[in-house]
Amino acid sequence: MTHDVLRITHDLRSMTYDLRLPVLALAGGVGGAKLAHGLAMSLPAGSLSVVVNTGDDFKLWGLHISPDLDTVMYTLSGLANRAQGWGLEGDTTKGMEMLARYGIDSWFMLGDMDLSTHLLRTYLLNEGRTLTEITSQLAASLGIQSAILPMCNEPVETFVQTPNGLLDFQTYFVAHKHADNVSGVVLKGIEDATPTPEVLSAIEQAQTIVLCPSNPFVSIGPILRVPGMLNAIKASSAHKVAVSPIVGGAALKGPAAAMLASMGHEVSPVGVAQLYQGVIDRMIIDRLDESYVPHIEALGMTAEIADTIMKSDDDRRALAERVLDLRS
Ligand code: FO1
Repeated sequence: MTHDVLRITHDLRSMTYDLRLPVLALAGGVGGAKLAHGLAMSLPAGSLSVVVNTGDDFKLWGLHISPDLDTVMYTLSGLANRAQGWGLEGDTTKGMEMLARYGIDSWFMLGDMDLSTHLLRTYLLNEGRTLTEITSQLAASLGIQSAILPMCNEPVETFVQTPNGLLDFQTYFVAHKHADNVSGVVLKGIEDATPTPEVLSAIEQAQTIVLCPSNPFVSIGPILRVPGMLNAIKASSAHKVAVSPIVGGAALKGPAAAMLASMGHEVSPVGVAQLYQGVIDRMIIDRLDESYVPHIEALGMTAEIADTIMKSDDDRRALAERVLDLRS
C-alpha cells in the first residue's frame, strides 16, 4: 500500500492528528538511533527510512567498520547494548583478549558478535557490493522493516582540527575520549560523494523529515554536506523538524556541547537552531530549555517543548509521537 498522506485517527489522549507518511530521519550515533527507534515503533512498518552518517567509518585490521550504521541497525533491531548505546547486548570480548595475548592492545573494542558484522560487511565490500546493498541485507536479516540508508556509498572520513593537529574521528572520539578542543571538522572525500539513489528517492517521497538529536557537526553535518543533499532536502515540501541534542546546556552523550563552544556557537538549543536555520520548520527542545522558545522562533521556525531525554522505549516512542504530531 503506498503511503502518501494518511489520516490515521489515534485515540491517544482522545487526540486526532494527521500522520504524514512516509517519514525520513537523519541520524548518527546513539541519540539519533534512539529517536529513529522511537519513530520505527510509532509508524506503520515500511514507512520509515533512516539516512545515516558514514563519516565515522574506518578501517581496523583490514575490517571496514561503520559505527553509526551498526548503532542504528542494532538499536532498531532491539539488539543494541542499552547501557553504552553501541555494540550488542550480551556481547563478549574473547577475541580482543586473544589479540592482547599477541601484544595488540586495542583502544577500540570489538565484541565477538559485533566482529561478525564487520567480517561480513568487509567480505561483501570486497565482493563489490555497495554499502547500501550490504546494509539492506544485514538489516533485513535482523528483521528490520525500516530502510537504513548510508548517506552515500563513497568513502568519506571525518577528521577534527585540534591543537594536536588533524585527528581522525575515532582517535579523537574514542582514543582521546573527545578531550581535544575542536576548531573545525574536515570531511575527506566529501567532494567526491553523492547521495545514493535510495536516499534521493526517500527525500523525494518524504512527507516528514526528522533531524534526530545527533551531533550537528559530525553526525547530521556530514549527511547535509554530501553534495546535493542539502538542496534536495530544501527542495522537498516535507515538514522538517529537528530535535535538539543539547538539553540544559549539555549534550546527553558525546562532544556536541564542547564542539558548539569550541567552534564559537551558543551552547544551547539556539546554537543548534542557528546551524539548521533555513532547513527546518520546527525545533523540538526539552522542557528544561523552555526559555529559549522566543529566541528559536526569532530564527523563523516554530519551537515546541517535549521530554527529549530518552531512557526507555516508552520515552523513545513518546518523543517520536511528539515529533510526528503535526496538528493540522
Ligand atoms: N566507542 C567507544 O567509546 N569505545 C569503543 O571501544 C567503541 C567501539 C565501537 C565498536 C563498534 C561500534 O559500532 C562503535 C564503537 N564505539 C566505541 C562507538 C563509536 O565510536 C561511536 O558510537 C560513533 O563513532 C559515534 O557516532
